[in-house]
Amino acid sequence: MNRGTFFCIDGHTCGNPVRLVTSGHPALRGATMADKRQHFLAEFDWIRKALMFEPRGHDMMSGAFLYPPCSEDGDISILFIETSGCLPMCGHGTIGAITFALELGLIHPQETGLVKIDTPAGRVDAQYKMRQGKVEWVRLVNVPAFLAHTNESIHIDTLGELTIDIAYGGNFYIIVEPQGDFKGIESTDVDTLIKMSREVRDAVNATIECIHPESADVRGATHVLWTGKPQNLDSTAANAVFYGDKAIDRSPCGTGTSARMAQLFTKGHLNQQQDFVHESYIGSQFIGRVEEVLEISGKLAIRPSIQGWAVRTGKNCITVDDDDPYAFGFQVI
Ligand code: PYC
Repeated sequence: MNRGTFFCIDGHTCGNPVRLVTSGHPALRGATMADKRQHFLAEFDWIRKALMFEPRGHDMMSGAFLYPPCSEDGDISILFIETSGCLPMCGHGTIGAITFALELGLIHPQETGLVKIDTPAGRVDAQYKMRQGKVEWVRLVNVPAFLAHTNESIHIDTLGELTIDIAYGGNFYIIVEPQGDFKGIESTDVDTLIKMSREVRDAVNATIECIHPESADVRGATHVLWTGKPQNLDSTAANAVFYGDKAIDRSPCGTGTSARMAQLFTKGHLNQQQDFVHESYIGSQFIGRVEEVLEISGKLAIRPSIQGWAVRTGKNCITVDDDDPYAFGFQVI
């Protein structure tokens, strides 16, 4: 029996995959995208697994569904799907989804050059520049980002004692800077980063509580952001973000860059006038800026913006058949 057919636009944002699903949307209950995300997770998570995991997806796969706006002045809403679950917010996913949707005429923002998006993490505004039918860049003005924990000590088998910070940029990021035997991402291979990331994430979640002060369903440190020296002379900093069970982000990671800027700003290492050019493990770049300084439940926070580009690579019509033993996908971990 055919359980579902999903038309998708495939592409990437600065190297990391984006699968924009354009049909097969389940009807979701709830007044906000946070509510709809809960409904999707409770009843339709099989769709995420079928579209993200092997054999239809892969370890890095990430995607999005567009829904009508939840807010009065919004243009659209986004539900993010990924190998790791349904993220509250995904930066590279938003840049890709908005680029593909604008280029294909799937969305018609009220104001040219600005898409007002309702995400599970809150309102995100996407500014964009379009030329000859192509989107040249998208700049997201993200949800507030803040440093949640600083100078925490953890112990992992591979590296021993580590000092880490945890910052929120739409997801909670454990930030690891070079120290001891970790010499920076430029001297660490991907397999080692993945192995150490799993250890770091387990150690943090066993001892440190991360809960968003304004939305209790956003909890847990899910992503690990390793830092190091950039490859490009014009980059301010470099990072490699681990997510899911085996993924290292090929893009500079939008929510990770937001979290990193919040950490650096709070510690006095970044100012509001400065462009923060953030580089990924493969050398692709996002441009970050601190747009506003504010407070979240009494904590210093910033509203970061992230600018990047995305490219469509093709169309995909994916079927999920109950007779397929791998209908809901698998992961090789
Ligand atoms: O760009 O926010 C992001 C992201 C999260 C996980 C992978 N990319």
